[in-house]
Amino acid sequence: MVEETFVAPNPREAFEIAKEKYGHFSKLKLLKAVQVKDEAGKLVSRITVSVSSKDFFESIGLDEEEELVGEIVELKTQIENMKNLVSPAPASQKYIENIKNIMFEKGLGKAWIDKILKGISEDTVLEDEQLLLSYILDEIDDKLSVKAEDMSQSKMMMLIGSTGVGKTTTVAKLAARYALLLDRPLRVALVNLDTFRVGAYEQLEHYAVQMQIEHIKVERVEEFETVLFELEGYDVILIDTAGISPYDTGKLIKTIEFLQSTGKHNIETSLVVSATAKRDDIVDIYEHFSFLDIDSAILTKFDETKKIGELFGFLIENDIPVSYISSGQSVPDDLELASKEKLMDRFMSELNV
Ligand SMILES: Nc1nc2c(ncn2[C@@H]2O[C@H](COP(=O)(O)OP(=O)(O)O)[C@@H](O)[C@H]2O)c(=O)[nH]1
Ligand SMILES: [Mg+2]
Repeated sequence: MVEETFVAPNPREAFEIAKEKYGHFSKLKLLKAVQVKDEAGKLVSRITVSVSSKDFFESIGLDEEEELVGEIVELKTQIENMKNLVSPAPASQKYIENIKNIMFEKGLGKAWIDKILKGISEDTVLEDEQLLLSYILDEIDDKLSVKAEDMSQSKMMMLIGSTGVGKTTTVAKLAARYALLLDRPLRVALVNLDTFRVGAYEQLEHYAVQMQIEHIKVERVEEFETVLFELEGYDVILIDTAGISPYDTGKLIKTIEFLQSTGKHNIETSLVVSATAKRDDIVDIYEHFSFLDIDSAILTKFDETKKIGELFGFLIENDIPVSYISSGQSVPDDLELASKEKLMDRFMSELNV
């Protein structure tokens, strides 16, 4: 038997080519069908079939006398196959280890990398380091998601996260963006649940006064109803919260339960995470807030670090879309919509490959 490979944009077309060449499909035995990238980086289908050496040589126009050559070729194929069975190509093992290490060092979880690699273990992508790397980057690009800004309906946005990550600053930036910078200015109100910490209310009040935006302090869950009633008619209600402490969490849970019980409020919860955070800390924070449905992540302090791999790994492994990116302290300038290009560019510039 001789093995032959056919490549086409999809498996069906690849079969068609094979069928055309051999006249009848019953002469072929399908050995493998994989998706690979061609030189231009486009996904193509590659099928490998085996045919009798007689059919093979007929198909390339050799007559029977030349069949001896065919037998030699067949023997060679068998020897190659046996070699592959004994040990996979050592070069590909080296590439795989190399890429695994690069990705792991950059912050992606081992289990996640293994899962991705497992999906392609039968593939010749593994035989080429560049192809393998681009395959993995493609996979990351695929898993990474961005949440588009949609202000078409009125909503409440609550920012949660640890103390000092930039929640209050981001609330001020978002308020300025929605109230002053959009094509259609929105009616924005601020609600402050961070009432325990000294100076927390004043910090946001400073911006609220500047922008002439309503800013209401809520100290007890029971007050929320009155506050929401007062804020009826606003397009966006931004809710600033305290960082994490058992006290605040209890209060936050009650507040959320209350808001949900009212049924009529569309609340979006954004986890604010600093790009400088270490993976273990991010996981802790995420677990701490796991009682909430987190709609998106807002990434802050992008200006303070070049290394975002750990945060990146966390986001793709937990399927959390990114909504905004903050790259400085200035209100409202240092806030932008998240984009996959920007995030991938930053991650790839870290890879140095
Ligand atoms: N470099 C930098 N600093 C930021 C950014 N966002 C917020 N900050 C600063 O981080 C500190 C804490 O911010 P704050 O909004 O009070 O955090 P909160 O405790 O989560 O409300 C302040 O000094 C902010 O100016 C950012 O994107 N980059
Ligand atoms: Mg704050």
